[in-house]
Amino acid sequence: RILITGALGQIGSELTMKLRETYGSDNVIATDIKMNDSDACSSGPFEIVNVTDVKNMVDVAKKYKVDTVMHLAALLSATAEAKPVFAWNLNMGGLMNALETARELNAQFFTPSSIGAFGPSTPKDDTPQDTIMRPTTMYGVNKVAGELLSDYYFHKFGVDTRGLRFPGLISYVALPGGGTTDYAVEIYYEAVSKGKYTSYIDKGTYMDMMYMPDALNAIVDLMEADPVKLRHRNAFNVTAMSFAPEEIAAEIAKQLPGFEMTYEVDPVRQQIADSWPNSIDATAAKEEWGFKAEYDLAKMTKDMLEKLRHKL
Ligand code: VAH
Repeated sequence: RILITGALGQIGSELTMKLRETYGSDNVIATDIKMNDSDACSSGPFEIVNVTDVKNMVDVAKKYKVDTVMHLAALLSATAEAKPVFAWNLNMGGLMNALETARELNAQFFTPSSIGAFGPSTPKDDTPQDTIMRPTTMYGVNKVAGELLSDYYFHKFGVDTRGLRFPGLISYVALPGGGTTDYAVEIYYEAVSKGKYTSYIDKGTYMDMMYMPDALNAIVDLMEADPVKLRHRNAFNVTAMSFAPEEIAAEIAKQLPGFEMTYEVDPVRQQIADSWPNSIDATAAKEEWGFKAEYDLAKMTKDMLEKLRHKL
C-alpha cells in the first residue's frame, strides 16, 4: 500500500488518481493537512510537522501495511521566498518526518526535487545531472538539502529513496499554489475564460516544463525501476520541453485565434526564474530507467485547451 502526503496539491491530487488506477483504489491512502471527505480512502487530516499528527499517520501506515511513502506536502518557490523561515520548517521538517515514517515502516520513498535546486552558478543550458548546485532561493536550498537528506537515508538506513527534479508542471485538475512556473498553467485557464493573459514572467525567460501525465508516468516508472540500474537516486533531472512565455503564447494563439498576451513582470518571481536553468539534460533518467516524455508544447496545448473548455 502507498501513503501520499500533500494529496490535495497540484501533483498529489493527480498522483493519487494515477496510483489508484495503477495499483487499485484501496491501495492508496491519501493524506493532507485538510480532509477530503469525498475520498473514502483518505486518512487524517495530518499536518506533516505536527508531532501528534505524524505519530497518528505512522499508526495508520502500520495498520494498513504501507510499503511506499510518497511525500508531496511542501511549499513552492514563490511562497517559500515570501516566508523563508516557515518554508524551511515545513519543507525540511515535513521531509524529515516523512523519511522517518518510511524508515520505521521499511518503506520505499519518493519526494520531488526541482529545477529550482540549481542556482545562478550552475551551467544554464543542458544542465547536467551532476553539477554545481548553489541555489539562491529558500526553495532551492530546501530542494538541495532534501536531495542530500534522501541520499543520507538511503546510505545510512537503507531506505529505498528515489526522487525527480521536476520542471514546471502543467495540469488542469488542481492549480499549483505559489510557484514561479504557475504562469504556464494560468495562461491556459485565462486563454479559455478571457482570451487573453498578462504574464508576470518576462519574454525570453526560458524554463523547463512538462505536462502532468508525463510527470505521473515518470514517478511510476522510477519507483518500479530495477534498483541495480540506478546510479543516481536523489534526484533525476527530467524534462519534456523548454520554452519562454512568448512561445507558449504563440502556440495558444495558433490553436485559439485571437488570444492576446501582455506582460507585467513580477520582479520577485522573475528573479527566481532568472536563477534557474534555461534547459536541463535528462540523459541519466533515460539511460538508468527509460524516462521518456510523450507531450511536446503543441500536443500539451491541444489537450489543455480541450480539457479546460469542458472544465470551465
Ligand atoms: C515552482 N512549480 O514554480 C514549482 C517548480 C520548477 C518549478 O518547482 O516553484
